[in-house]
Amino acid sequence: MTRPSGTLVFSSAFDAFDVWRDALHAHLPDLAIVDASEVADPASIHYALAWKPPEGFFDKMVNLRLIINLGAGVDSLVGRRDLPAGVPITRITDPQMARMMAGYVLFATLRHAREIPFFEQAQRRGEWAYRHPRSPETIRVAVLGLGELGALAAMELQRQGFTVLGWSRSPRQIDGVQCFAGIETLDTVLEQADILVVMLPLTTDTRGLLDRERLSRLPQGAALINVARGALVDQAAMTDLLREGHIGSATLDVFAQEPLASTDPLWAMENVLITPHLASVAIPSSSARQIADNIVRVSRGEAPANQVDPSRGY
Ligand code: OXD
Repeated sequence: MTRPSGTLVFSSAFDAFDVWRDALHAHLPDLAIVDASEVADPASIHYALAWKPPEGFFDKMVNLRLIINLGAGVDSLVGRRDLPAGVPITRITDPQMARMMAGYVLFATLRHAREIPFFEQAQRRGEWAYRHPRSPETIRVAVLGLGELGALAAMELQRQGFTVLGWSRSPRQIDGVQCFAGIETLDTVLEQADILVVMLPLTTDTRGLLDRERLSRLPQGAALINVARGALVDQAAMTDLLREGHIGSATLDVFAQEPLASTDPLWAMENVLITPHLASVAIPSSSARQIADNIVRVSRGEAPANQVDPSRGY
């Protein structure tokens, strides 16, 4: 195998540089791997592994050959003004990342399906508040977005016995999941969703997709789980509907503005569970190989795998 040399720069405020450097070095021993804070000359950089790098990060990286998005969603990358023209962008598609996401979705779905918030509140009151559990097949869970992450989550939910509906832009087939495609079918899916799981990419087509009107189509008391992007949902409308109880409860990992402002009413709502955008993360031990393979390809003049189409937004 070719052993690419050159320099890779790492930039992420959320991931540990040392762990990524060591994982990548195991596959790319001749590559210099530096943290963004150590870069004196941007022209010396050939590869960038980055998650939400600061504005202007790519300026002057005139020898850049590949940008690797350190995550699944590329929305924060594709719209940047400092992206060097013609440099391919790839994203990580890691089965372990998908598994971690499916685990979070399963946890959140079971939490709503088994009415755990109700029991937590009863416990605080010191009350033995029996509610008979519902059998999972009587609960319809709709997953919006059937990419790698959404499809695995839908399969896990189906394995747990839920009645699973899936919705995507283009037709998909998943065993045991009732799949719908196209915007004209979205309302039908929403109207049936006892639990709605949002797993769509954020693109110009999907921004604000779940507006007040669409959210109001959910059955009274439905639960909402958003593990994708906050901007897919009209947050003010969602907050109102949660307050009124039309949306019965929500598990929210993502928000239109992150971190969520400390004054945001969502923090204080009894029917909302907030986690700070960590439903799934890129895992160095399992992702390093595909990153290395792509660097090898690019160093040989070949196209990388998992390339992102900036015009499509994913
Ligand atoms: C991702 C994320 O897109 O963490 O990977 O949100």
